[in-house]
Amino acid sequence: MSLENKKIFITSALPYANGSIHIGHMVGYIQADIWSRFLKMHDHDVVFVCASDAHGTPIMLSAEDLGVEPEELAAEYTRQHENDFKDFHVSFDNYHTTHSEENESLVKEIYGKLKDNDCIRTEIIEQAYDDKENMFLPDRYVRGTCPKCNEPDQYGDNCEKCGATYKPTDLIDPISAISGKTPSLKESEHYFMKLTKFNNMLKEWIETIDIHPSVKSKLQEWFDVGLRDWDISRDAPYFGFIIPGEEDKYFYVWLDAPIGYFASLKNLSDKSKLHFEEYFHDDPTTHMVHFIGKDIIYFHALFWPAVLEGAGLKKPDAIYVNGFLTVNGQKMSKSRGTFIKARTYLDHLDPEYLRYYFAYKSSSGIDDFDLDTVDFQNRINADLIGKWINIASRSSKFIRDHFENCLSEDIDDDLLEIFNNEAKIVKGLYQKRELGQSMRKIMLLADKANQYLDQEKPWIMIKDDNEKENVQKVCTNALNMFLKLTIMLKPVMPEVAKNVESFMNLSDLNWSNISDVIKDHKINDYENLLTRIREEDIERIIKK
Ligand code: B3M
Ligand code: ZN
Repeated sequence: MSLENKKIFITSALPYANGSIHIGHMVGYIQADIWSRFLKMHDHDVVFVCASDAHGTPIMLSAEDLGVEPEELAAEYTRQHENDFKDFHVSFDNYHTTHSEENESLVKEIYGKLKDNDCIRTEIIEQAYDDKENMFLPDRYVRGTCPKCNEPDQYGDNCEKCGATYKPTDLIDPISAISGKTPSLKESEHYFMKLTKFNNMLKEWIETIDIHPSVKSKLQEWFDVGLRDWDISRDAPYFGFIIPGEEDKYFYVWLDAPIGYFASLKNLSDKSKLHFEEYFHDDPTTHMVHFIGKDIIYFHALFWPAVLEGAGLKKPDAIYVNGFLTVNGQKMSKSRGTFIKARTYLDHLDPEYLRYYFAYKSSSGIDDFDLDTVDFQNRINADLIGKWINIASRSSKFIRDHFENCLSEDIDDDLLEIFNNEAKIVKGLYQKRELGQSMRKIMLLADKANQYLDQEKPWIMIKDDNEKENVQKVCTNALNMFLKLTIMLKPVMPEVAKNVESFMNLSDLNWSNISDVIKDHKINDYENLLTRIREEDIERIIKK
């Protein structure tokens, strides 16, 4: 799929404005950010947005517990998340919220079209009801004994012990997780999106988009089971948008959440030159990409394109799915010390270490991967400091001490040409989001640069006056290699790359600058670009 001349619209999944984000969440955001920075370095027309997902029952209940309005709580977390992303150098062009005017009006517009196009029906359904709290209970808020294996204290939708799925009403001795009382059953009218109508369209559409084969086979399993119409309404009390014409029925959070992608774009277009309509309507010059976690495939690859098709709008061109993160082989858990908030990490370590490690561990597939803290420390110290940064620290001091920080006129073109050619392979890997492979390739090139210095031995040559000029040439070659590697790493390590630019007296390097040769050029004194991770830093995070 060529992205040439396309207007690329990239989204990351919208975090619930209901709690802090942890480093597991960061995997998908960092992958999306690296890819979007990579495209921007090629002067592609890219817009990368996110927003907070503000609606739903959990947020309403947390706000109630805290004695604040849900709007306030959502706004507070929206700010917190925005800061976490900024400090991890995740460079969204816009960050908005689903609880916004833009979203409300887009939701109404889309819902109106769905109704006009006969995509909505109503049905009276029976649901668990908490008579004490006067509210219907979402499946997750009913707990009881699994009807299959008799494991006590299971959620109303599936059993964590045996994996059975069922209705909350099937649980043995069900109780409301909110009041602790036995729920009753109550009828209410709900709105359904006629998903079944879109079965064939979805099957065909999936063949036309960029989506990993393992995600496709997951979708195939769902097609085999058969799609069912989707309940898009919730009864009051709820925090969300009221359904037009109703007084106490709301749109389910998952209807308005993905529309929030467009709301964020709309919000941006109101303050920039961007033309919202081009992205919103089915315009072949735009390319819409969603980065999501593997737990929300159903919403993005089935519900969402059906809604868009039903409303006559543009469907996604690519869906990129990431797996989950484990820490030291364990699921993230507070009691095991493996639950690491984004902010806790930031308080102790450089975000670019984690960006590199996640890139190193990433592929285009959906496999989970592990943050092994010992491996993390070794990998960062060996690759980033021992290989990459080392090239600059080894060669710059000769240039400073003996050549007044001036690079030579004479360079070895053939040697540098090898790096230019390898950069094309690295580019291809980035394009395919094979970030791990691309990091490995870059580190092999860093090895080459270090071997070159080992062979030439400028520290010996400098003792011989006849070889002095050669030292300048060797170190200039090495710094050119270092610069090429830095540009290749820039999507992953944007801040260090910026510092390298000032060290080398250059600015705003793009991918095309990889083939530039920097000679007869004055650089600045080398200052330490990155320090090694110490064991204490990691211990402090785990302790916290
Ligand atoms: N708010 C978070 C999640 O389930 C959810 C994503 C919405 S994306 C439109 O990961
Ligand atoms: Zn069970």
